[in-house]
Amino acid sequence: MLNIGRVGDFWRKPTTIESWAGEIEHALASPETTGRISNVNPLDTREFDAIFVGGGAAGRFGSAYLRAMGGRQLIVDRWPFLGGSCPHNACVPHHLFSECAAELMLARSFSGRFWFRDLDGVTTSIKEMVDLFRKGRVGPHAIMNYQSQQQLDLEFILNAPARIIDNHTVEVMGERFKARNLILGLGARGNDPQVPGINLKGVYNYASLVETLDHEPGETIVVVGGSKTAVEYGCFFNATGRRVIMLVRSKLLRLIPDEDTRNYTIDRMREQGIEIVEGAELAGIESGPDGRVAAVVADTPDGQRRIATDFVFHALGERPNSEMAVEALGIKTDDKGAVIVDDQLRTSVPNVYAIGDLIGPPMEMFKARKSGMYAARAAMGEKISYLPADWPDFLHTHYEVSWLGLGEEEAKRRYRNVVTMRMPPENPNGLDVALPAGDRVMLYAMLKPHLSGFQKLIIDGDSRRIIGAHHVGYGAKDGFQYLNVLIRQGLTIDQMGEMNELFLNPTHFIQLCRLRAGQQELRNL
Ligand code: FAD
Ligand code: KPC
Repeated sequence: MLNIGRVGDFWRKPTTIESWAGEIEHALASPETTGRISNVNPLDTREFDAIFVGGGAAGRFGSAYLRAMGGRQLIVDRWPFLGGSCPHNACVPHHLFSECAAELMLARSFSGRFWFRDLDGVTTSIKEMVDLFRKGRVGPHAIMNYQSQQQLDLEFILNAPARIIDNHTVEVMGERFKARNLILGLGARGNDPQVPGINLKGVYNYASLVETLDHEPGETIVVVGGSKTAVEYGCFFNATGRRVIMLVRSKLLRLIPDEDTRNYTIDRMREQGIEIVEGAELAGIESGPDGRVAAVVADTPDGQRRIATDFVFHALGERPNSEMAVEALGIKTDDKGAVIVDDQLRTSVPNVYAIGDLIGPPMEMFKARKSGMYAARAAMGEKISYLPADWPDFLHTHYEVSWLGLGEEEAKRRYRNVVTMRMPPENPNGLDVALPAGDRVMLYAMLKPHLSGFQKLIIDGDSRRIIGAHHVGYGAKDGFQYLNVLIRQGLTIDQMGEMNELFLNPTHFIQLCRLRAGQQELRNL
């Protein structure tokens, strides 16, 4: 490890990405002996415009914006790196595991053919992938610190929990720091079900999985939950060759707004062998003689069910980390613990703003970063208004599922003349046609066409405006970010037909629009 200072003073130290990696590794292994990592300008006598309590995506982006505006900020974070939970236990591991799920589905679909090895009966390691992530995550952590320090000129104190004293003051390891404003970005944590056995060894949520997995899970895995995280991890576990049983309280993947898209997604999950039990309530988790989980008990529509397993993964949403703000400031929260803010991101306490997961859904990176940016502007005296609305969304199964705007059902409730264009086309023989074809689905299109994805564009036939887009496959989510903006600006089928596709594009929407744009009375395709 390169020594770049103990308890220390990193201000103007010539750090590198590598030296930060060493520092972070040391601190994660031994937080106490590392002490606080301080990058505070001793020569700047200006008052801080804002202290960001929590340096996750929300706090880091807010800080960068405030600094770019010429203000003075300080971030305090208990972890030894900036960037928060996304690179540590949330988005980044989820993307690694979802990539494994996609790769393994491909490998299993063509097992023993071409260059694919025979995976019949082969189970691949979950622990190996978790260990791989735990080692690899230090890379993004180090870049976040390097970029924040050397390129963004941020001031921060890391590896140091903050204690809020009042609406201008934060205490960090005995030292008090004052600012004109506090901006709270304390994040959220897994909402763990309160059932007997929840703390047994072998029972994990997304965070404890990457921190504490110490054994290779056996052949049956129980996943509790039915939304993004549960599905993403469930599909990964399934792709490793294990039996996965998903216990879903209500309806699986309710958040996918288009029924055809949702059905295609769920049908493919079932086809990969995932057992889905809807209407199931987790009743308890039983321990074996070794103190590890031995079985899960659930109340299901078919009666009580006991499932023998040594590995349980639960994902029932997240709870904002608002306790400290409530205790110290009496800040107002809703019944789910989210700090209540107005459209200027002001809390119920003067000079205190809140951002990111702490203010509740949507708990997504775009909102964390944007709310940080808007709060910075507010703290610097600008009149802002930020309410997340009309965002594109995605999740992973073994596929990437992306959507924006309205699903067909809601579109038909709101518009009298809804036109859809879909791929594969409606076909009396089902999905067995070799389209869609595109990036990463070509082998499926040639040999197992029903696996090559599903896409649907929804148009208001009267105004010719595009009002929804839905995609199951790979590589669409990048385009959906931009498409969403165009749609909000009123993009029509005619304008879409004028675009230039990068054929074979993962989204077939441009060419489908061009095929139909000549029609005065639009018809389905
Ligand atoms: P965090 O990043 O959690 O930051 C909060 C910070 O506060 C942390 O760094 C923490 O150390 C610090 N802190 C807490 N208490 C204290 C204290 N007392 N003193 C000092 N510091 C403190 N979103 C996407 O857009 N795409 C994805 O693919 C995606 N995948 C996800 C996968 C999973 C499994 C999960 C759970 C979430 C995922 N999300 C994803 C959501 C995304 O991770 C969050 O919305 C985002 O990280 C929230 O950022 P934040 O800054 O609000 O909170
Ligand atoms: C993958 C990666 O960019 C690191 S996670 C992002 C953390 S932050 O830039 O603070 O939103």
